[in-house]
Order: sequence, then structure tokens, then C-alpha cells
Amino acid sequence: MTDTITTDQTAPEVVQRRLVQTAVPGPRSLALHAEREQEVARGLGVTLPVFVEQAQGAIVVDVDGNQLVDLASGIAVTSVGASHPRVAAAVAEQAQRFTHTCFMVTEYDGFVDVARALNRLTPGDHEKRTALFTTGAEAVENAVKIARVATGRPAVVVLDHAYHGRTLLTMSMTARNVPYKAGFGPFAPEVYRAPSAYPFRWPGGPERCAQEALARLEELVLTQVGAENVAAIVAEPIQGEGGFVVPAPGFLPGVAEFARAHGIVFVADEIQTGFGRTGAMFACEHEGLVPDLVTTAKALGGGLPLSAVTGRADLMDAVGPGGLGGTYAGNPVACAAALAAIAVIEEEGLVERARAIEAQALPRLQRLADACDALGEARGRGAMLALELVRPGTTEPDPAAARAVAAHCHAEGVLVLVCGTHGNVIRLLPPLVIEPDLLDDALEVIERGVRDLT
Ligand code: PLZ
Repeated sequence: MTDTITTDQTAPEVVQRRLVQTAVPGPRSLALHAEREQEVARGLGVTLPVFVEQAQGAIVVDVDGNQLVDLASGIAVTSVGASHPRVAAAVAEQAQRFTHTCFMVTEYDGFVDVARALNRLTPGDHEKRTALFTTGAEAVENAVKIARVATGRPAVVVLDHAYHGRTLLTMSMTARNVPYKAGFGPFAPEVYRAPSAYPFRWPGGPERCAQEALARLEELVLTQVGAENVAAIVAEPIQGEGGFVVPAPGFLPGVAEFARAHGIVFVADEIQTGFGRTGAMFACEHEGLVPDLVTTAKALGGGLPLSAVTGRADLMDAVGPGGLGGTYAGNPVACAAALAAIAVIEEEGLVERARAIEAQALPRLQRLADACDALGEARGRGAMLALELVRPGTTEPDPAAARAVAAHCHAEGVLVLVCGTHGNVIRLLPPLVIEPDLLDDALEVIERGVRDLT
């Protein structure tokens, strides 16, 4: 038996450059995809059927030798870049010490250290507690469980265009039917939906959006549900899957104030927006919001599955011992990865990098929107940017145009994702470490794709 494990088997360095050598997907990816279809359930979709050989920084290398510019980050996960050396080293080191004990069986310091970091980093300087879980949906479910115990109330209020997960409760909280809900009912009870303050689509126009959306939410809570029945209002500070909707300024602070006045727990779902993505450590900070509870996942684990609920100690501690948990909740390898990822975000100035990405890309995308009728709006914050495609001269969503732009980008070696309740939004989620030249190159590809529409 060998007793030495080397950790310095470094993978070859990936030059941070786009390279298209075959069609995308190429022949080897196509062959592997054909095998996949024989083995993997059809219900798991895929944006781009390309098989990955290696990923580093902002480049994904496929099995045909193509180098794709990663504007997806595995859906806002690898904010520190794919396979960041500090994350990889922390994972290897922890995997050699121990891979798992279950925190509910025996304790380990990584879990406590991640909790301490989250208590420090999330908005507000009140006394906080954190509970770790594995997936984003689990964090949202647990935030609702905690709010229900703390308030003794059943109802949850969510927004149009919301995305909170695929489990029964979080699927019920998610807005969009196909593909997330169709056929999967009956849904969890006591979920109520208010309009989202979506400036581009607000019937009364963007100026009236915040105030009118808030009035509608208050009306829903006060007259239809009854404030005394509402445990929590859950909202994404920038809606992700629903279309990168930046809420009209003032809406969320109004919601938080209304919640406080009625003893309702305000939960910010920062699963997609957290950890520097929007140019602040948490997107709530852009409006000075201090939520009662914050859910995090994705970028928290630097690529390993880890999620959390962090918030007011009195609420978090309302659940008695044994009420929260999960076999893998706060797995030690994932905690080691998270501590490394958080250190990278703080020490390498990635929050500032996200702001620089916005400064580099957003004005350019807005000029493109001005020049192109099919582009209804370019929007976003930090490195969470989007293009909403519409039928020229209208605000009617054009999902076919979004698919065409995405297909162009994919063929040219730029990995973009589509989102939006109507599937008509191209979203950009580059790793925060993306080099400016590489981002410029990817933006040129996107610009060509949009111009080609006309
Ligand atoms: N809350 C705000 O963005 C996950 C979904 C991918 P999980 N978004 C990506 C897909 O189609 O399944 C997400 C989110 C917000 C919750 C979640 C759920 O996080 O880790 O996917 O459970």
C-alpha cells in the first residue's frame, strides 16, 4: 500500500484565450453526448452539449480541444475562476485529512469557520447564526422552516419571475411553469405571489414601478393572506433565472420595512447574487438592505456543493436542537473549498473586479441596445449582466432571437446562458477573475451575434 499522496500533480496551464478548432460541439463531444442519451435521464437539460476536459480561470477546454470563454461560471458558481489553485489545494488537503464525519455526529472546525465568515460578511452587524446545508434549494427550504418556527405562521410570499429551486417547496415558490413545474404538482400550500418590480415590463412605466409594485404586495399581504399569517417574504435582490431583473430602486427597502412593521421575516435569496457577483459582497448592500435571513450557495463553495442560511440569532435559534440538518450539510471538503474561495474573493479584490467588469461591459452593451431594435434593454450589476431580446419596436419577448444569439456565441466559442421567464434574456456571468482582453473578445462575439439578427 502506498502511504504518500502527492498533491502537486498540477494540471497543464490553460492559456486564457478563445480557440475554436472544430464545430462546437465537435465530433468527440457529439459521440459522448450520444452515449449520454442512452444512460442519462432526458429530464436533465443541457445548454451546450460539449464535454469538458479541463477548466481553468475563465476558459473551459472541451474534449475536441476547443477553448470556450466561460460567461456562465457553472451558473454563478466559479466566481474565483474554475479550479482556482487555492481552492484545489484546500480540497486536496482536506480530502486527505477526512472527507466526511457528518457535523451532526462529530464536529469539525471548517464548519464553524465558514459560519463565522458568513456571520461577518452578510449585511448588518447584529448578532447572527449560520446553518450550513448542501444545495441552494435546501437553504431556501430551511429559511422558510426557520421563519415558520420563529413566527408560528404558515404563509410565504414570493415574487413573479422568482426562482428558488426544484424541491417541492422551492419549486412551488418558483414562478415559471415550463420547465420547472409542469406536471410536478400538486404544489406546496401557503405560497403567495406578488408582482416583481420589473422596470422594463412595468405597465405604468419604470418611474411608477417601485411604488406600485410595493402597493400590490402590501395589498396581497394585508387583504388576501393576512399579515398575521405570513411567516416570510422571500426575494432575490436581483432576480436570476427570471431574467436578471434589477428591481426598481426603493422596492426592496419598502418590502423590508413593511415586513418589519408586521413581524414578517424578510429573506434575501442571495444564492445567485452573493459573494461579489454584483459588485458588492452581497447585492442587498446596493440598497442598504439588512435582511433578517440570507440564503447563500453557488459561489460560496468555490465549485463544491455548499449552502447556508445566515441571519438574526433570535430567529435562527428558534429551531430546537435536531430540527435542522442533513447528512452532507456543511461537508468538510466543501467547507475547506469555501474558506479558500472566500479568502480569494477578499484578498484578490474580486468585489472590485466585478465593478470593473460592469464598467467595461455594461456601457458597451447599452450602446448595442441603443443601436439595435431587437435589444430591448441591457442591464445588470457587476458581473451579472443581461441582454433582453424583443420583437423590434415592441417589448414583446423574443425567445427565438435569444436562442439565435446564444447559438452564434456557442459556435464562436463563447459560453453564454439564456434565462428569463420568457426565455428571451442572454445573461453574462463571467468568473470575476476574467482578464479584460478575454472579456473584450467575448463581447465582440456577442455584439456580432446581436447585429446579425437584423
Ligand atoms: N435560488 C436565486 O439562482 C439556482 C438553477 C439551475 P440549487 N439557480 C440555478 C437549474 O436549472 O436547476 C438558485 C438560484 C436562486 C435558489 C437556487 C437553487 O439552488 O443549488 O440549484 O438548489
